[in-house]
Amino acid sequence: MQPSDTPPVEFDLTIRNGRISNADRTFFADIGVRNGVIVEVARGLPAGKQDVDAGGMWVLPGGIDSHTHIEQLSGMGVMCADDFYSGTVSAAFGGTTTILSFAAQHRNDRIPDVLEDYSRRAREKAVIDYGFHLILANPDEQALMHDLPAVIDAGITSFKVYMTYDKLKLDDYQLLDVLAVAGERGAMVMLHAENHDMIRWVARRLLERGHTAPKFHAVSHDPLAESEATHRAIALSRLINVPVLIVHVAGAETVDIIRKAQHLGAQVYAESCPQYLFLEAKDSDLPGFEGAKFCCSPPPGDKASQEAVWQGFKDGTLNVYSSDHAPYRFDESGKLPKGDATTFKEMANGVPGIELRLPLLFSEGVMKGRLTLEEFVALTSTNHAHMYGLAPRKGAIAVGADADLVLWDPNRKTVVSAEMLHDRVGYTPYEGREIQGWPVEVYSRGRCVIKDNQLQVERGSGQFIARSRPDPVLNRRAPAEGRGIFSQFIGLKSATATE
Ligand code: DUC
Ligand code: ZN
Ligand code: ZN
Repeated sequence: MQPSDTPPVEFDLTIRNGRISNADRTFFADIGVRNGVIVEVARGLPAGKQDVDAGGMWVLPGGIDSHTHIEQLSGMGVMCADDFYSGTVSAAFGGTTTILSFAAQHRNDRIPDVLEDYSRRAREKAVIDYGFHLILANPDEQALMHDLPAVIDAGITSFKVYMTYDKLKLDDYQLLDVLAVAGERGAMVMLHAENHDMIRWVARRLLERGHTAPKFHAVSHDPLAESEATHRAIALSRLINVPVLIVHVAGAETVDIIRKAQHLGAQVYAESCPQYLFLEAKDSDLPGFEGAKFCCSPPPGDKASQEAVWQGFKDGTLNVYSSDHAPYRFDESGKLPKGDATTFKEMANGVPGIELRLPLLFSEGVMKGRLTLEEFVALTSTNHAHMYGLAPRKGAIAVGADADLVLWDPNRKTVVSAEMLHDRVGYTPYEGREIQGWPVEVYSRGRCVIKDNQLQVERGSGQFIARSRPDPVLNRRAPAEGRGIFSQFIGLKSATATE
């Protein structure tokens, strides 16, 4: 065929004139999309069937929120306020196009049943793409030998385990068992690192003395509980040379411990969240039960811990910024199970943040010059994709990637209120904050999901994403010389990309 006879390339969608940022650079180009996938990134592309002028907008990869609690029964037996519909709608309005949520095993549950149950509910309701992390509460032989390998093969390549909470806590021996399977089969282990007995010991004494108000939640979680458990988790990971990811890092000493371990060559990764940048423990010191709206675990600290978290994001100690959206209503279904008699120990732990995660960091980080736009993209999307086996499909604006794209208006000013949000929590700990910059148009696999402040897609139109092995697990380094001599005698294996 002569060049002149070549039919023009047909795009389903062209986004033109945008200022595009990936984690490594910012440039001007048009984006051509076919069948939900980016097929060209270049200037002067022909119009698509749908043609969008992104002039004046900043075009970024869709946000990936790798820590969300949706339609989940907590360890304390409390159901989240958001289901897979409201949770994903709220995520999309905030510029997120993929969530990783938890499928939570409780100790007597069969793991295949847990996954089947969460999968069915998400399939019926989600409006954006999703995957699961398995919360593992009972690493018995059936789980270690059979269920975890099957789960990983099914594309659920990460587990969350807890070092605290009576009904979830694993001991160090059990943590090593889980890490060993993750290292052999190729999964990322996410750790909730807090010292259970330190918290329990202090909490009991506070309650005995009548200190029951929400503000005592933070008092009972001394920052040492987090830093001690983090240090221990890293030691377990180093012992058998399996990467770990410490979730929801709050304290300055914890950031420091992670940084030092990384300098020693430890394969430790870490996450923090909006509540540790924008809230403080003293926010929960309010009359009555109002303070419960600010309570999560670990609790936010003070100005110094906020600074440490900013610094951790800036220097690469902290790799992913997630919401840890844990939506509990301000009533007996959530925060106040015993009404006015609820003590800080009985409140559901967690704060909402799925919709404001990106706007808050965009405004306070990018607009105020604390982060570059490329760093923002890395922390909110690209690093999640690599950490959890979603790359190269998600996390970048590149040929071959899903067309998960967000058009940001960097000038839009918004005053946050609970009414403007789309979750079912009914309050936000960020009420009244002024934000500059907003995700005004959102595309998921080329489908327009949000436009003109309206949802454009049907419930159930999101897809389950079977994830590959996380990059840090596949690419893990050999142990330092002299470390782990025992492993040659007990035959620890490593996951490979071909499994
Ligand atoms: N851990 C979480 O990850 N989220 C909410 C509460 C908790 O303990
Ligand atoms: Zn946790
Ligand atoms: Zn969480």
